[in-house]
Amino acid sequence: MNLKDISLEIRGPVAVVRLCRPAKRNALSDGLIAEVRGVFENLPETVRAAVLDGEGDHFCAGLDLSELKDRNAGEGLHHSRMWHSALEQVQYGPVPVIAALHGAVVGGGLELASACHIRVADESAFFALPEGSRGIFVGGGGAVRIPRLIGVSRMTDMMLTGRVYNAQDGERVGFAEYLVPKGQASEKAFELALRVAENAPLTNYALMHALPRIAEQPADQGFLTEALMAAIAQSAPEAKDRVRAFLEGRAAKVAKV
Ligand code: 1HE
Repeated sequence: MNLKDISLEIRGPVAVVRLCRPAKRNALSDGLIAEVRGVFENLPETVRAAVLDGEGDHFCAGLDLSELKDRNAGEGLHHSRMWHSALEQVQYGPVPVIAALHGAVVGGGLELASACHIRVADESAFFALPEGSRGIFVGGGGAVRIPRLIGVSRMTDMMLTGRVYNAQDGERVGFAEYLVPKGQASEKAFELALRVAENAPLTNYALMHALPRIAEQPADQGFLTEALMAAIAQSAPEAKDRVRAFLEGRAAKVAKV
């Protein structure tokens, strides 16, 4: 795939995917959204985890507002669905994705970050949903994914009042799982990606594809799906090897922190 606004670097088992439109604060044009989808659809089979970050001072300024033309309702529907399919490819693609966040993580940029599996924010990060002030609504899956991170009430507040969360408060409410000093988000995300890449592929598959769906199921169905996924994962030869290694004292114990 010919990439114009994304750089893709394969570093061992990790793909580093970088939004590269810094002059426009990595605003997500239709072309860039298509590239996001294409990159995650076509990752080499050797890749086991990915890092998603942004070039320049900001992770992403959201939807490219210069493309927000007079769409009729049908065109608006299809535009939003195009975002959905691209961000689904991030969430339900081949490998776990760790977002490295700095500067603006706003609007569609926050929707993109919320489709990732782990988020690392540095101290410069800030989170907002300016859609509320621009007279529009989220359209990239944010109405589904963001309340799962921070709750419906906090998202409603952000959109009604234009509230901006700084990095510390963003981590506290659930926008990020890790908070690191300014400039260190990509490095930390890469370190985590290397760790994630060491897991048995079926474990990562279960966490990406089964866990979020189990969380949406009624409890009795969730218990059954969990049991099926557990049975499949533990039947893999790799799981047997790993358990045997622990029992024979060859694998690391869980270390107290
Ligand atoms: C843009 C965009 C954009 C910057 N679309 N061009 N998102 C927003 O409402 C956020 C709008 N952006 C901002 O609030 C600020 O640009 C930032 C806080 C992100 C960065 O500020 P700063 O001072 O570093 O940059 P800047 O001078 O504002 O912007 C630099 C250039 O990027 C400038 O263009 P230039 O040609 O004058 O140099 C800006 O116009 C351009 N730029 N952000 C287009 N978003 C699926 S639905 C999702 C709905 C949404 O995401 S709505 C929220 C949109």
